[in-house]
Amino acid sequence: MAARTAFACIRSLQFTSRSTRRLSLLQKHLAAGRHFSVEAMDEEVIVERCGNAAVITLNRPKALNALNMNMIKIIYPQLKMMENDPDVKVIIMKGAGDKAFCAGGDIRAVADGKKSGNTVPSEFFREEYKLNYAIGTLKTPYVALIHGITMGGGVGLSVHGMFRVATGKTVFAMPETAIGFFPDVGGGHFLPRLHGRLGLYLALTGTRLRGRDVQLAGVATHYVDADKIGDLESQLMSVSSDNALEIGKILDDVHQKSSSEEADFSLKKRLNQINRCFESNSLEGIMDALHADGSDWAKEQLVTLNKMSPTSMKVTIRELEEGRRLNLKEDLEMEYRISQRFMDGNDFFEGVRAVLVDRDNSPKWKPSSISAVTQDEVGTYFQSLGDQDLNLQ
Ligand code: QUE
Repeated sequence: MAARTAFACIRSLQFTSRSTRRLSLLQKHLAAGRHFSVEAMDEEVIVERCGNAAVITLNRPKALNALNMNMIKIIYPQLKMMENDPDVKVIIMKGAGDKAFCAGGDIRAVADGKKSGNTVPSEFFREEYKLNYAIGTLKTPYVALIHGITMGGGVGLSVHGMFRVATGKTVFAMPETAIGFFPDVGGGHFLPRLHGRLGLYLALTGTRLRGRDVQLAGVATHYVDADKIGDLESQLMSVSSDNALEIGKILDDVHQKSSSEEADFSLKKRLNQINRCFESNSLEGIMDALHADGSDWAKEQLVTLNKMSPTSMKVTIRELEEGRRLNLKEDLEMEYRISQRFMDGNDFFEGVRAVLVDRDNSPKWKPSSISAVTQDEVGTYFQSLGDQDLNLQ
């Protein structure tokens, strides 16, 4: 049975500046006697109560549901209300459409904001990490349906939650070293906790994991066939308690019924090689090990690493090294310092320009060579911001 027919979902209206604008637009059109479609009122986030579940849908499918400030400001208070509502037994986070759960943060708006001197760059990361922490500490069971592209900011909306469900269409990546940034949204916490050196490898190279690999790597807790998602949602909407075991059982059951083809971790044959080549905590050490390995795979990794921001890579190594020992709160507070330090540098703006704005994919990193990024310079990304520090609670 399809989820939509099983439960009449009750949609809560979000009165943001955008919806107010749309509402007045709608009123104008109605006054002019024109026909108006329901889609015209669509919001960037849809919040619904469906049976015993609360469902949050990221609703910017044309932008691959990339997370912007408006969305964060809607989601955070809604999550807190859901958590305190005894009728909400489970919270579901999903993306609209078939392409993406969430392709990242609206990093372009952040870069534009810095150039025009507004407070978006300091506020965006503060609010985003606050939301990541809220998800990581929710009392109510939380299920992120990471169907489609799940990168950067989208990873932060899922990986810290109790349950993450991948499908055959899931594409996971932390690609930030390509835009002169670093794997944030709690990357420093979850990446060093994956098998061996897998997290550091994913963080430095931005390698994408697909389908089952996303679950086998430990990023997702479950894998279900895409055509079983509707049925899974229906079952979650009719849970009788907020007991994580009951929800876990539903997920385990659908997971077990999903195709076991290609069940082998496709990275499995590479894990030893990854662990060997990415063992060092210095970028020079990693590159030396890849040269020494000499395989086609190792050569490909060197080509990839040579395109990334040297500053991003060195800061990322240190971030994961520190983050291994930190809880999520401490890690996000550290990442906020790093994010703000990147706002004072060159590479983030140059990376956004080259990858997202001009799309020439030829960023001019400063410094451009790996040897020119000193450990002293890396250390400045971890310094206190004084009264500007993020203090999560
Ligand atoms: C590396 C990245 C990001 C990226 C591409 C990269 C990133 C990010 C986006 C993105 C995608 C779709 C959007 C959007 C941003 O792309 O972090 O606004 O609509 O957010 O190669 O790190």
